[in-house]
Amino acid sequence: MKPTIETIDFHGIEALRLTGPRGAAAVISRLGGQVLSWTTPDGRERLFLSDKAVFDGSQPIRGGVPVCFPQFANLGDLPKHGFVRTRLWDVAARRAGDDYALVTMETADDEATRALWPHAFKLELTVMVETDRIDFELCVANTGETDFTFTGALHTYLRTVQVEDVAIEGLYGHDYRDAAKGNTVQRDTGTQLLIEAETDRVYRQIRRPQLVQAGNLSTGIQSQGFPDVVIWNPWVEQCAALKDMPADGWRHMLCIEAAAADTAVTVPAGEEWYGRQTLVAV
Ligand code: TA6
Repeated sequence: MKPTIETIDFHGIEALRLTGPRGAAAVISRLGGQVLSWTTPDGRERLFLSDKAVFDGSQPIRGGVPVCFPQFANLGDLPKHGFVRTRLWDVAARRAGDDYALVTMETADDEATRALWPHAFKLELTVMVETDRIDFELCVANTGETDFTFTGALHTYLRTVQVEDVAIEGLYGHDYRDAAKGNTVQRDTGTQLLIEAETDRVYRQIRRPQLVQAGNLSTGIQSQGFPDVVIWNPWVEQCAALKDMPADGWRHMLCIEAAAADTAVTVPAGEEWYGRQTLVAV
């Protein structure tokens, strides 16, 4: 079957379903320009989407791949993780070839964004589905006449059968800021990171891909352009405090985020910046 792209209704919101080669598929919502599902040809869902996610735009959708911009987390005075997660993005391009399906979503500044952040910008998120991989490319264009600086992320929620069984490789030797432990900075000295408690770490200046060993949901992850990789799992108590998460949601998710968190990005007037994250089912 040839790859296709169709407009669908997903929990009451307009979305696109990309069907790639051999039945690989993804769903991207206009709300937040957010990928909400990625299934590989083996029929397995690879992304976590909370059963209690809210789709009415009153808050960001919990799961998938939220786009955080122009602020990561609470690293500034803007709403947490910026303001594009609850915006309605437009479809800028859709294309299917023999071995891929691709969609570009876009959003730009308007009066509401300028009231919060006084800059002219255009964001484009391009999502490409191939047989066993999905690529997310974020283009940040400075369409104004003064330079701006942002932080942000592709806040990817991987689905796990049991997060306690997951081992993450590729972080050895990198410094991380531990947001779950008073923002202390430490160096990772283990060959594998296991998730055994609340984990909220900003790994800085990442130079290697990560391998998430998770049985038949194992994933290779490569980012480009984004300097940092964030690893987040809320564990039991923090999860219970999130109204849009089921009680056992922490067990079935692991965020591995391509981020510009501890190093902000400056985009000169009239220029563009690109950041990418690629997930490969292994
Ligand atoms: O990226 C990790 C993080 O900043 C965590 O501290 C955690 O709070 C998470 O993002 C989720 O944020 P959200 O605004 O979606 O609840």
